[in-house]
Amino acid sequence: MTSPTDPDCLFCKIASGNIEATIVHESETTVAFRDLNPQAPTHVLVIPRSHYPNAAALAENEPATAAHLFDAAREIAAEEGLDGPDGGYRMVLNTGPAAHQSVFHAHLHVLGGRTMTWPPG
Ligand code: D5M
Repeated sequence: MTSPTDPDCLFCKIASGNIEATIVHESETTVAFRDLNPQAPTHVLVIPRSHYPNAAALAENEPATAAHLFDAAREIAAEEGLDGPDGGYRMVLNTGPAAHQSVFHAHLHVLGGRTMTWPPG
Protein backbone atom coordinates (compact mmCIF):
# COMPACT_ATOMS: atom_id res chain seq x y z
CA MET A 1 0.00 0.00 0.00
CA THR A 2 1.39 3.45 -0.88
CA SER A 3 1.20 6.18 1.74
CA PRO A 4 -1.52 8.76 1.15
CA THR A 5 -0.31 12.28 0.36
CA ASP A 6 -2.12 15.49 -0.60
CA PRO A 7 -0.26 17.72 -3.09
CA ASP A 8 -2.03 20.79 -1.68
CA CYS A 9 -1.18 20.05 1.97
CA LEU A 10 1.37 22.31 3.70
CA PHE A 11 2.66 19.57 6.00
CA CYS A 12 2.96 17.06 3.12
CA LYS A 13 5.13 19.67 1.39
CA ILE A 14 7.29 20.02 4.51
CA ALA A 15 7.58 16.21 4.79
CA SER A 16 8.71 15.94 1.17
CA GLY A 17 11.16 18.85 1.49
CA ASN A 18 9.25 21.11 -0.92
CA ILE A 19 8.69 23.73 1.80
CA GLU A 20 11.43 24.61 4.26
CA ALA A 21 11.14 23.99 7.96
CA THR A 22 13.58 23.58 10.82
CA ILE A 23 13.64 19.80 10.96
CA VAL A 24 14.74 18.37 14.31
CA HIS A 25 13.99 14.68 13.82
CA GLU A 26 13.18 12.26 11.00
CA SER A 27 12.31 8.59 10.70
CA GLU A 28 10.93 6.38 7.96
CA THR A 29 7.38 7.27 8.98
CA THR A 30 7.65 10.63 10.80
CA VAL A 31 9.14 14.12 10.48
CA ALA A 32 9.46 16.69 13.28
CA PHE A 33 10.08 20.40 12.90
CA ARG A 34 9.90 23.59 14.97
CA ASP A 35 6.54 25.34 15.06
CA LEU A 36 6.53 28.65 13.16
CA ASN A 37 4.59 30.30 15.99
CA PRO A 38 6.09 28.77 19.15
CA GLN A 39 4.01 28.75 22.32
CA ALA A 40 6.87 27.59 24.55
CA PRO A 41 10.69 27.62 24.43
CA THR A 42 10.47 24.18 22.82
CA HIS A 43 7.54 23.79 20.43
CA VAL A 44 7.99 20.99 17.92
CA LEU A 45 5.40 19.41 15.62
CA VAL A 46 5.71 15.70 14.91
CA ILE A 47 3.88 14.60 11.78
CA PRO A 48 3.39 11.34 9.92
CA ARG A 49 4.76 11.29 6.37
CA SER A 50 1.34 9.92 5.36
CA HIS A 51 -1.48 12.39 4.96
CA TYR A 52 -4.44 11.96 7.31
CA PRO A 53 -6.58 14.93 8.33
CA ASN A 54 -6.17 14.37 12.05
CA ALA A 55 -4.75 12.02 14.68
CA ALA A 56 -7.96 9.99 14.91
CA ALA A 57 -7.84 9.16 11.19
CA LEU A 58 -4.14 8.32 11.50
CA ALA A 59 -4.77 5.99 14.46
CA GLU A 60 -7.57 4.24 12.59
CA ASN A 61 -5.61 3.73 9.38
CA GLU A 62 -1.95 3.48 10.48
CA PRO A 63 -1.87 2.67 14.20
CA ALA A 64 1.83 1.80 14.10
CA THR A 65 2.65 5.23 12.66
CA ALA A 66 0.50 6.87 15.35
CA ALA A 67 2.66 5.11 17.94
CA HIS A 68 5.80 6.34 16.12
CA LEU A 69 4.67 9.95 16.73
CA PHE A 70 4.87 9.33 20.49
CA ASP A 71 8.20 7.59 20.20
CA ALA A 72 9.58 10.53 18.22
CA ALA A 73 8.21 12.90 20.89
CA ARG A 74 10.05 10.92 23.57
CA GLU A 75 13.32 11.20 21.66
CA ILE A 76 12.82 14.93 20.99
CA ALA A 77 12.04 15.59 24.66
CA ALA A 78 15.30 13.87 25.61
CA GLU A 79 17.27 15.78 22.96
CA GLU A 80 15.76 19.08 24.18
CA GLY A 81 16.48 18.24 27.84
CA LEU A 82 12.80 18.19 28.85
CA ASP A 83 12.69 14.75 30.41
CA GLY A 84 14.54 15.25 33.72
CA PRO A 85 12.92 14.38 37.08
CA ASP A 86 11.74 17.99 37.60
CA GLY A 87 11.09 18.62 33.93
CA GLY A 88 8.23 17.60 31.73
CA TYR A 89 6.54 18.44 28.52
CA ARG A 90 3.08 18.57 27.07
CA MET A 91 1.83 16.68 24.02
CA VAL A 92 -1.25 18.11 22.28
CA LEU A 93 -3.36 16.67 19.47
CA ASN A 94 -5.84 19.33 18.41
CA THR A 95 -8.53 17.39 16.58
CA GLY A 96 -11.13 19.39 14.68
CA PRO A 97 -11.88 23.10 14.34
CA ALA A 98 -13.49 23.40 17.80
CA ALA A 99 -10.25 22.12 19.31
CA HIS A 100 -8.25 24.81 17.47
CA GLN A 101 -6.92 22.54 14.73
CA SER A 102 -5.84 24.79 11.86
CA VAL A 103 -3.71 22.47 9.69
CA PHE A 104 -5.55 19.35 8.59
CA HIS A 105 -2.61 16.97 8.42
CA ALA A 106 -2.23 15.01 11.68
CA HIS A 107 0.36 16.55 13.99
CA LEU A 108 1.50 16.11 17.57
CA HIS A 109 2.58 19.29 19.36
CA VAL A 110 5.47 18.80 21.80
CA LEU A 111 5.75 21.80 24.14
CA GLY A 112 8.22 22.35 26.94
CA GLY A 113 10.79 24.55 28.58
CA ARG A 114 8.31 26.47 30.71
CA THR A 115 5.79 25.62 33.41
CA MET A 116 2.46 24.66 31.87
CA THR A 117 -0.91 25.64 33.25
CA TRP A 118 -4.13 23.66 33.49
CA PRO A 119 -6.80 23.71 32.18
CA PRO A 120 -5.60 24.48 28.65
CA GLY A 121 -7.47 27.29 26.90
O1 D5M B 1 -1.45 23.65 14.81
C1 D5M B 1 -0.89 24.00 13.59
C2 D5M B 1 0.46 24.57 13.89
O2 D5M B 1 1.21 24.64 12.69
C3 D5M B 1 0.44 25.99 14.45
O3 D5M B 1 0.98 25.97 15.78
C4 D5M B 1 1.35 26.80 13.53
C5 D5M B 1 2.11 25.72 12.80
N1 D5M B 1 2.55 26.04 11.47
C6 D5M B 1 1.79 26.51 10.44
N2 D5M B 1 2.55 26.65 9.33
C7 D5M B 1 3.80 26.24 9.65
C8 D5M B 1 5.04 26.14 8.94
N3 D5M B 1 5.14 26.47 7.65
N4 D5M B 1 6.12 25.69 9.62
C9 D5M B 1 6.04 25.37 10.93
N5 D5M B 1 4.90 25.42 11.64
C10 D5M B 1 3.80 25.86 11.03
P1 D5M B 1 -3.00 23.33 15.00
O4 D5M B 1 -3.05 22.30 16.09
O5 D5M B 1 -3.56 22.83 13.68
O6 D5M B 1 -3.64 24.65 15.41
